[in-house]
Amino acid sequence: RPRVVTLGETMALVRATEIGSLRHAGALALGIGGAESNVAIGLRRLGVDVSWLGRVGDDPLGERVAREIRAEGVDVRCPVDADAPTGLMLKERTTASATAVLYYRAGSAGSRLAPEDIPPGWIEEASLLHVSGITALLSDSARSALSAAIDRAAAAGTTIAFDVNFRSSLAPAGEAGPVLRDLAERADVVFGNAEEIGLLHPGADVEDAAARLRAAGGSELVLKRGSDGAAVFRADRVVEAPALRVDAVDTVGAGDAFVAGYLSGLLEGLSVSERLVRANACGAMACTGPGDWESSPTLRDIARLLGPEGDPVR
Ligand code: ADP
Ligand code: KDG
Repeated sequence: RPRVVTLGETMALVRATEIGSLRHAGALALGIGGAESNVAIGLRRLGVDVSWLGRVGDDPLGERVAREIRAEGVDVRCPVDADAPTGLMLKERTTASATAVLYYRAGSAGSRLAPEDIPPGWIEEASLLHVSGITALLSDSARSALSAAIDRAAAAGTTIAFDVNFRSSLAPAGEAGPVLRDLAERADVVFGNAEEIGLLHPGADVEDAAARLRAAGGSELVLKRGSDGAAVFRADRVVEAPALRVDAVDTVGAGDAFVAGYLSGLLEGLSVSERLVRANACGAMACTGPGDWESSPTLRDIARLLGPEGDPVR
């Protein structure tokens, strides 16, 4: 069975359960979220064997992070950092279909990830390493851990997937761009939206940026287009697929579910267009609920979504 490894920061996630500003919110729900663990859970639901690594604090929220990801069937490696708390993220539903995220993560345990946290063999024995640009902007040690992980994967022949995942709260675009471009050039598959791809090569359009990525290291570029679906830029052609129509409640986490869908298809040997169909289905389903990963689908959920409409499931 293919094995995927991924690393990054996962935080506790507090969200208002009703629409409106946090200024007045009374009812809150507690969960967890992190781009890479969202992908890990998404992959696990699609039948892929997967391991997630991230530092947590020596506190109940750290225990919650580890427990929740483990409960999803993901192999969890989480060094406990006695000197820093687990990070926190607050989600506000500003309108029925809009979400705002606030981060409380400066100096968090997750941001203190270091190269020595990565166990020997962990990456070398995997078929695929998935990482994201978030880790590169958390701290110097997290960036070193990310870089070491990519080097080790490259040396071992492990496929490298990279989601640009730019977070403007972590670094200004001008500073992040070159760092993220360097990482993207070292990956085999790169995911990003138009804004993120523009950050890698300012001034270039997506097609041009894709060509430059290929020239630098042969990476395949997968463009996420929100409610317009997605596209893959290859040397000989562009493969596109439309989004599915859903009533979106919260699109945060859709990109992670999309990545899980695409990567599971890649590992199964599906064609690029088949991967995109699956990825779009995963992204669409992830929009239907308020959590970052809870609505990530199984293969059976996808078959239902893509199957004949209207028939009740009995
Ligand atoms: P990111 O949040 O990483 O920028 P997107 O918003 O582009 O990612 O969403 C990732 C994928 O999720 C899209 O490519 C699409 O497949 C799906 N998706 C996102 N928003 C919607 C939506 N409103 N309706 C249907 N599918 C969506
Ligand atoms: O992609 C969803 C993520 O935004 C979320 O789960 C938290 O890792 C996260 C981040 O830094 O935004």
